[in-house]
Amino acid sequence: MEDELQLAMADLDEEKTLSLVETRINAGYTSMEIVESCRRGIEVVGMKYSDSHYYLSDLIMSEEIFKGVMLILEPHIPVNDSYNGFTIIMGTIEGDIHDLGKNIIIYLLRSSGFQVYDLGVNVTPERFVQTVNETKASILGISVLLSSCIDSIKKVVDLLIEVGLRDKVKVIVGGYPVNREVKEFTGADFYANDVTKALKIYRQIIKEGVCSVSE
Ligand code: B12
Repeated sequence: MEDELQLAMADLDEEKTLSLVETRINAGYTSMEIVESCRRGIEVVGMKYSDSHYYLSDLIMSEEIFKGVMLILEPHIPVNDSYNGFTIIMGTIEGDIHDLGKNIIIYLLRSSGFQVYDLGVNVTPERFVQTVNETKASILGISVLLSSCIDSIKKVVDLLIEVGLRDKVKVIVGGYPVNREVKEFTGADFYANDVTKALKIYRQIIKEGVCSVSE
């Protein structure tokens, strides 16, 4: 089915995108549905950039539009102050500065009662592991958009094994290039490349407890 919001985002039509987001909120669409349409649209922006139909300035424009979408959506994402007992570390891997997807997930996790430590972008494997050690977090979420940075995620997992922390934490990798092969190559427990899949994993973890979840 043709999705007008996805198309507006792909065309980098800021005015139309933002107005469609407002319309959809009023029509009762969930934040997740709206984010997903925008994510699919921005994916097309990426493809057009790969094909040289769009330039770096267009990628920057897509970032601006997406941030505008989030500004409209944020007040509609419920705040939840009751801690559900799970602490999560989130960050974008070393070499990579993409953070729109990571930030959305953090928003939704906080609104589901998770305590989230956001390490930001360009996070070294050492820093991820040091933070797992210091916070005793049970879940580590690593975002990656550049395929050249996937190797560094494997380094995080290898380092967790080296210092004896691997069985204390579930590792979830997320981002556009992530798939089953990436999960297996890096040694992560789960992967998610859209918001629905990401939240399903976290909800399953809450329901079943960290140690008994399967992908
Ligand atoms: C916007 C954008 C930018 C912005 C980033 C702004 C920002 N603050 O993040 C800017 C302009 C800065 C940028 C820069 C670059 N970019 Co860029 N960028 C994109 C673009 C168009 C969209 C990314 C995005 O935000 N998507 C929207 C979010 C919502 O989706 P998402 O990140 O996938 O996140 C969702 C899920 O994956 C998941 N998720 C994400 N993280 C996590 C983590 C966990 C734990 C979980 C559970 C889930 C999860 O949940 C999210 C919600 O649905 C992509 C195209 C694409 N297909 O992704 C290219 C893309 C990622 N960029 C690319 C490139 C090449 C670059 C540059 C190298 C360009 C250059 N010449 O300088 C630089 C790299 C800079 C660097 N060192 O990181 C390539 C990467 C190619 C590759 N194979 O590696 C892409 C794929 C474009 C393309 N097709 O060529 N980029």
